[in-house]
Amino acid sequence: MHENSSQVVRLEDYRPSDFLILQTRLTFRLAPDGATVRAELMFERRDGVEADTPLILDGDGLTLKRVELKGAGKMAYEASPDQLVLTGLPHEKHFQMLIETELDPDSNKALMGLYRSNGVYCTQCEPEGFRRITYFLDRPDILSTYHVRIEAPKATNPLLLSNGNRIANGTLDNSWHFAEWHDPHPKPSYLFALVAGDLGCLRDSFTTMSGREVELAIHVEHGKEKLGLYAMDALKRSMKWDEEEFGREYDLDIFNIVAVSDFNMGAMENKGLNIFNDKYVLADEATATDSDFANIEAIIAHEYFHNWTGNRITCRDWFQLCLKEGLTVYRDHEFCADQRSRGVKRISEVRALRALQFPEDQGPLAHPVRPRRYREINNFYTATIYEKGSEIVRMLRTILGAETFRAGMDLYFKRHDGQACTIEDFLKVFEDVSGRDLSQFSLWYNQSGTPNLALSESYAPGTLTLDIEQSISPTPAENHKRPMHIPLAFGLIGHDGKELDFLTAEGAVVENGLIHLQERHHRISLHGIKERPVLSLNRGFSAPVTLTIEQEPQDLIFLAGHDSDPFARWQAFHTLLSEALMAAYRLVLGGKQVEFQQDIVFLAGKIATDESLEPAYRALALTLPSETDIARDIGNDIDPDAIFNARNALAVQIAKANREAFSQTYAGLHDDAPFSPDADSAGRRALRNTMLGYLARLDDGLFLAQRHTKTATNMTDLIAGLGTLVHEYGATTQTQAALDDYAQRYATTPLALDKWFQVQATAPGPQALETISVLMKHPAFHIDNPNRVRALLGAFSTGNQTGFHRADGAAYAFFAQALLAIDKDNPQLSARLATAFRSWRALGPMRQEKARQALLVMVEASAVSVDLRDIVERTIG
Ligand code: 0A1
Ligand code: ZN
Repeated sequence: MHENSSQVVRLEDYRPSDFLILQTRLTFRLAPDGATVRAELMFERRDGVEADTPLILDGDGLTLKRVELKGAGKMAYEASPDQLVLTGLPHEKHFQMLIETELDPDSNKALMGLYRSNGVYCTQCEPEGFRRITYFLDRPDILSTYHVRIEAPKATNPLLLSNGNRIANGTLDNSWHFAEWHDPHPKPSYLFALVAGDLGCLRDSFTTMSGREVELAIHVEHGKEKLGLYAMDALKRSMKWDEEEFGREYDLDIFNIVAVSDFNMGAMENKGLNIFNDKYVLADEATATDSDFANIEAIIAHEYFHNWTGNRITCRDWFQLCLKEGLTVYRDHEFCADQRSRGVKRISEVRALRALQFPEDQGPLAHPVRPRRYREINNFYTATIYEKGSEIVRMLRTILGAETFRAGMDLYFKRHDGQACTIEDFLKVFEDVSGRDLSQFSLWYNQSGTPNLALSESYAPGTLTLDIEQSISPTPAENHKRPMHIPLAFGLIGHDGKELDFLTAEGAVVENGLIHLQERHHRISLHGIKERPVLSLNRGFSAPVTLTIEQEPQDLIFLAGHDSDPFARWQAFHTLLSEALMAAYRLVLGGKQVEFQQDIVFLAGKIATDESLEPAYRALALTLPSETDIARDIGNDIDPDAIFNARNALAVQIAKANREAFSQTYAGLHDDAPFSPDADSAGRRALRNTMLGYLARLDDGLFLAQRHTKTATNMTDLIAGLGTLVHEYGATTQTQAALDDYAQRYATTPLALDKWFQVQATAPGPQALETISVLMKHPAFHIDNPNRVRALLGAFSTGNQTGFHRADGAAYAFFAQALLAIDKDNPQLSARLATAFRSWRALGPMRQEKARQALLVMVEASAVSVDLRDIVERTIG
């Protein structure tokens, strides 16, 4: 994709377009040997724009067949694949133009624009894919109504879909047929969509709060209709939730979802026609894990919620991406929290934020939630914009309170419906409803890096004093950081586990369990406390920050057993585990025997058997910090092999010490009830599989893992068993037999086969590289299928620390070559995979050097896409 154009786009250069496109009429002819697109566009020259101003339309690799003014007028034009420049235009305010382009969807492997996936025509236009279909003002502040006519051979394309409502259909000569769609809501081009092909359909309906009947349809491969049932259920729950929680009603007669098997991302919120990676639609107990079900629920909701936060109110420019993404992630998080266990959901969100966003903020790819420049916008669909963007909305609600936040959202929808907006517009509604000045708060959007809070506490009878210092380490192009407004939720816990009150506070605004940190340094005194409290901090993870605080191990153990806030309780135990793991890492590096404190090890057993805690919570608590979590805690000069050994030692010690408790818990969780994907059942499976993970490390572990795999009646248990076999007992005949069984059983189920690749790609150790290179030659490995590539190469590079970072650097070199091969067809995919190198500077010097060489191989390669080059160059720094 646009290999040579490598310009930097800057926020400060934004200016409105000279022309608007009021109406867009598109006619697609989808012939077996290629497609033609006829675009009839109604332009408006903005007031004050000179009549001789040229009109410059965006294109990307287009072949122009015809361009003319409608009516009698004349003009001149200059066309290249990437631009159409029109001059000598009519002097009238409005004029119409006809543009015809020719496309070859079958050869489009970048999966942007119009392409074919498994014989189905589909489109992906966000962020700049529409310009691969026709010349256009392809920017989100150009809002147009769309009328779309699709013509195609009927036998191979019985289904013809586009945005909006269907207004006509009929037959044509030569066994072709057509359908016409009209979308009355003006929208930016990135929300355009078309689907044509032969698919099965699952239908349902929804009655909105004002009593309108909406037709719901999920289109999937023939024979897979039933696998869409869970997604349909999630859709109806989402529609209801948005009405109840945000007062938002659906606004068309039909809502279509299409599942395709080749897709670069999770899904896309095209108006009235969401297109999904089929991984996030298709599910049943035999092929999907509980986390697949949870992802489906979240992504179905996310795309649906975009109808208001993204589509009705869209972004002025791509710098404002978090306006729709951060807000919509916040909405899908809240939805899932309401559908499941709020505490467990919050812990999972924080784990994901730390695993995906913190490394971004702490590495060479750091950028503000609203960036100020980009070279390739495709590379900004990041955890920072999505997840940290969501955290900002959550903080806003925490600061303003639920009611004022809702009033602000209501005003946002009322004031900005039908507009393309900025972060300033968003913050202004909250300023208006609350009377607060949010200018310091807006730094969260503009300043990159994760703030750290260094805390120390002291207690004199009656008074707790806290010294809190906030700081952010320098990030690329940002050395000087200003103090932010950080809402820090806290609690004081007495020796009996009950909350303690204080009477007065000085040194900061302290209200409703929140400390408002607004200065670089605060000394806060809380007076009138009855006894020395144990401090519970950043409850509910009220702010996306890191904490540096010396807390006594006994206090952490106390919090791990008593904190009423589920997140803080989980965090206390994880702080203990992290500290133990870091100490063990140092011992491993020094070649010493590793020992862990007995109280932590036994606390694990207590948690496993504590019936007052939800099983899902217990599973999360007993999941040790991942190898990358530990690496982040260590910070630099990292040796992934030593981390692996330290973590393994802790797991073995916990397993040995709690054999009885874990075995009983494991056995007690087995049931013969019919499968249900609900949160409680999933939590029980999660705890049972966590127990398996420990017990499999003991002497009869192989037998247990084998039995678990053989007797599994759902994919969650099966993949847990298979994963344990492959990761703990890789080189055994039993493991090979289980892998062969699985491959045979799922030979024709791509999504399940992805898991087979993934399980093997994540088997720890240096030999993983050989496995990867063998699997890349497997007949079922397809380099042009993003799901398969992610299952093998993505899982290897991000989920296999000892394999990917093997000391001789061979995996880096291999990976770089694989990325270059992928890059030829799909730059978005290669660029995303390349982010696996983002923490390379935290490695020990030998590995750093090897990683640098691999990065250099990529920048120096002859034809590298802008996408991949952008990531690699920023990563090298
Ligand atoms: N807006 C979508 C994400 C998305 C972005 C780019 C894509 O291009 C391949 C696809 C999807 C969302 O937030 O779900
Ligand atoms: Zn989104």
